Amino acid sequence: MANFADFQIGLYFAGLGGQLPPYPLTFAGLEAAAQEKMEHRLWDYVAGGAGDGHTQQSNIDAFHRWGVLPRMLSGAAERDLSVELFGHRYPAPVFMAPIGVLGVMTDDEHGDLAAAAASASSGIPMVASTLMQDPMEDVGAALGDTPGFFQLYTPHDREVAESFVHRAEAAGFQGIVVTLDTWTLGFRPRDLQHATFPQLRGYCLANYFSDPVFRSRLQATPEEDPGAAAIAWALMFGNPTLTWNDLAWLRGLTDLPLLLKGICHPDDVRRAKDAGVDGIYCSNHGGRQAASAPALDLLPAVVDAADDMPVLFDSGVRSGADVVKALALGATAVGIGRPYGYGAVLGGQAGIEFVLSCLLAEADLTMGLNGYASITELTREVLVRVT
Ligand code: FMN
Repeated sequence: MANFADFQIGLYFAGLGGQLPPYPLTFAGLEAAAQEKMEHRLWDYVAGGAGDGHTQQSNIDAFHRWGVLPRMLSGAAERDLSVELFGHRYPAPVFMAPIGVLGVMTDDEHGDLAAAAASASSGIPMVASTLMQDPMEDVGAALGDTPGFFQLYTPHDREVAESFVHRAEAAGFQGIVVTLDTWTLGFRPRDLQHATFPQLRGYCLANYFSDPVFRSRLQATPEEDPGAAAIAWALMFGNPTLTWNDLAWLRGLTDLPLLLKGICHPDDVRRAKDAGVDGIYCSNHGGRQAASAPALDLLPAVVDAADDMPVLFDSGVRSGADVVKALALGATAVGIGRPYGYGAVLGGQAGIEFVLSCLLAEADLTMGLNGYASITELTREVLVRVT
């Protein structure tokens, strides 16, 4: 059983030797340090959201409306945070959410490989985005013994979608996460103000540029004419015509566990279940796509409808206490988004590991100090409304 809380003891001991923590400990600190380091357009792309940013802020506020009920003398000196997911036992119910510009967020512009290495060293799984700076084969190889997931943005061209899924299988990914909420781009004033976003400039398109089917659609190779290849990507990226009728096709592409990301309504959960999906990923994309209710408020109804299907969750998780609250509201595993992205900006693999360690130490201590020894004890009854 991993003892995540010990991470803080290590920080105190290092302090006795005069060594301070290498990165900020709070989300606000990470955000400020990352902003200082990042090129301003990339910063706006990562930190910004749809519209006036209201949804992404309410994702965060939603966590603050819950408190954890403390129980004393319950024997929670040792905690078990491990979770079984699609046949594998992970040390903690936390994963790295897909971030489609992660590749260019690190100094060496290999952020996807940094996250994969952090996944290998920590056992915390990574959901690798379609939009990577390194091809999925290289990222899959860097995951080591930690099973990872491939996130699919379903291209307009079905044969490219099929190629991606089959490549992901061959690259060793253990599940396919289809993101449904991005069939077109949300209205993002901060990106529009710069009149650009990274992929249009050819960044993070390695999965496309290395794909034989995508390449066969081009007049000139991406090496010969990267601008034209990026435009071809933009025209193929989203599929506005995708409906529930297409799920049978997606389901038929793979025997791997299939998850749908962006599901926030119980009726959609039921439809997904009927279509033979294996898991639900409740998320509002961190407020970057549609303006919506905070994903956390929608989670319990999604969990109820999912019944025995695992429910992954993200959007607004900023601390270990948030992880505990999402678990108590029924999430099987909780996705970390921007926080680990900022860790990548500040320190690559080491920065990501640091952020994950902080979140897990805090989650572990939040459980222990409130008297809960196992994540199975985290039910809705352990939460109280505070506002
Ligand atoms: N979600 C995807 O499914 N695929 C992506 O490629 C993707 N790229 C993202 C890029 C950035 C810069 C950010 C911040 C999020 C991205 N997301 C993507 C959404 C995340 O997977 C996740 O839903 C979101 O970050 C959660 O919100 P939070 O970071 O505010 O907690």
